[in-house]
Amino acid sequence: MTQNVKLLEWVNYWKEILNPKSVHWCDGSETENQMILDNMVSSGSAVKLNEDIKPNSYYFQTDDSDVARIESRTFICSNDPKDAGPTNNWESPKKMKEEMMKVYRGAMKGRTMYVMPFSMGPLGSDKSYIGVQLTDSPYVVVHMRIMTRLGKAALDILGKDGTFIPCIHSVGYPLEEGQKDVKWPCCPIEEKYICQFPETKEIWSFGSGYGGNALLGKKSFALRIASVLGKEEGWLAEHMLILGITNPKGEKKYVAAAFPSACGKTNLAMVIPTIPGWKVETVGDDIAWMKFGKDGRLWAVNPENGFFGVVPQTSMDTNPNAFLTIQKNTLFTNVGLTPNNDVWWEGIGYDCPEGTLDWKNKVYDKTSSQPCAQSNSRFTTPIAQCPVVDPAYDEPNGVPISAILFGGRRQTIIPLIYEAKDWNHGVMIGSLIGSEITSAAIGLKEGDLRNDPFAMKPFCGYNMGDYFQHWIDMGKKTDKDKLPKIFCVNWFRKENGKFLWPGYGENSRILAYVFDRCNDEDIAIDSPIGKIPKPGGINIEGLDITEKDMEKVMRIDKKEWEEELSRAENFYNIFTHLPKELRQELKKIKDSF
Ligand code: GTP
Ligand code: SPV
Ligand code: MN
Repeated sequence: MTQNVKLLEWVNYWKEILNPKSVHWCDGSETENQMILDNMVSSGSAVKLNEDIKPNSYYFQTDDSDVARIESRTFICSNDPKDAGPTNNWESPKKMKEEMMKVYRGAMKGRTMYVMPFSMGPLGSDKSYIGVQLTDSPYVVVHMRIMTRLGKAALDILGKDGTFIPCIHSVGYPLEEGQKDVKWPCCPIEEKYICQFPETKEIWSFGSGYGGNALLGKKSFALRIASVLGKEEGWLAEHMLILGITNPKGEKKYVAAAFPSACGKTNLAMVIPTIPGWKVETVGDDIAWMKFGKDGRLWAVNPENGFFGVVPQTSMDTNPNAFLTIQKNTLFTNVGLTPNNDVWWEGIGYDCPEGTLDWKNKVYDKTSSQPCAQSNSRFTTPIAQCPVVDPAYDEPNGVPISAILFGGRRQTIIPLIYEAKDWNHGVMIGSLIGSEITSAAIGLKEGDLRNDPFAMKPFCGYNMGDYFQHWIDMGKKTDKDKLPKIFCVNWFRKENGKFLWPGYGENSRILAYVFDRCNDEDIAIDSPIGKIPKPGGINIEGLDITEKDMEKVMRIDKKEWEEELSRAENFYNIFTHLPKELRQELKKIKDSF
């Protein structure tokens, strides 16, 4: 166990309130993991998959109300509502704590309370932070074990008087004496809470067992709380993948990319280049923590230790490296279950076997308009298993970032790629990312365009206007030529309902262009919105796409951009304080058309 008095006192305090039948300190060992999984299988809340097909892998089905993040029940609880800003739900910390104390009291009755010490970031890195999560969900324990560095090593780092981010989680389903448990205990949507307290750096979550609502190291800690730490300490916590890319000459660079939820980070992070001689390796697929190094460059670590990835459409065609990663030691949630205890989903690359159960545990009717796998069904798998994991993925210093990409899911207007003229222009581009809503969150209208600045709309732990200022300020901390170059990309432009760009592996062509631009190759020309590739600047050799199609996917239409810029203006108008640089940058673009 631990000698850390603060931790012991905190655990005891919450034990009194939550009233579990027992307390289990997680050591993170394989024995412990197996014991928890075995218990879940015997209680019927997990299915062990066919050992010959998916060794050491398990299958879970959630409740209907618990299939994704719930933004309407996610709160930033700062003393002053201004500190949550216009893009977050605010609640007073005092009021929220009073309200939640009522639901926490006795919430773990009849259950085990697990104490999970974990490190976000490589063990012992000066970029890493320790958290401790309490939970009554064994599902959460086995997931946190993959997604974070969980257990004894984290406790050792904490030592006698180290500090930690306290994370409290309960599914909110106490069991009375003799009461039988359900397969997926949780609360109805309006009784769920995902609360961040930025001033005291605490996380309180209640009523949900799924994904970002319950694996508190991920969005709550590594983004919402970490973004506040980053603001205070001068670094960046971002919703970004990190990849390494090597050109045919053997030169390597690292790229970070922010796309909103379910907009292609996992896919790009482990892309297999279709152009000969190039190689991509994966550092992370969802979150990047970035600090300036002594050399004045921006260095990034992936705080996570696994992938919690979107399942549908993952196949040997679209994302072979993800597909290979999830063949063993993987947890699957809300996909289909075949009669021989394998998993199936839409876009896996072969027909649904007869007798497959859908995510609601009903025999799947192939003629149904409903999918077999829930659209936000996920896999949870160790990063170390990825065939192209970067040798530096666990490197305490992280990797130096040469370029940052921003992107969203946009059917119209936004071209395949353009480049910011400088840092502040890049910050403006990030701040104006819009994206069509996906199924990664409950209760939003899928397909509607919304502002998702820096892909951080659901994840910024403070006022988004202050966050923009923080990005502007970061650009002043080093020499201009040491800052990453910034690009905007869009894989999702459509014509007559069809994607104009093939995407997936072919996105490597865009990465190669970015790489060459980082070496200042003369392959770009100016446009009103930024630098765009010269004709022939992007290698389209061997691709079934004509120069004419390229023109379409790169088109910058004045009328459409008037619309886009007025959308931008409207968005900026919701802020009471916005860095003046952003309006200046926006005006420059307006004037250049
Ligand atoms: P989160 O884990 O929610 O943060 O999502 P993510 O950004 O990692 O998205 P992911 O890579 O899982 O992709 C989400 C969906 O977009 C999947 O269904 C992919 O098949 C699809 N997708 C990814 N890349 C492309 C692309 O280049 N083109 C097209 N058309 N679809 C893509
Ligand atoms: C996202 O929604 O951006 C995710 C999935 O990465 S979750 O962990 O549920 O937030
Ligand atoms: Mn994400």
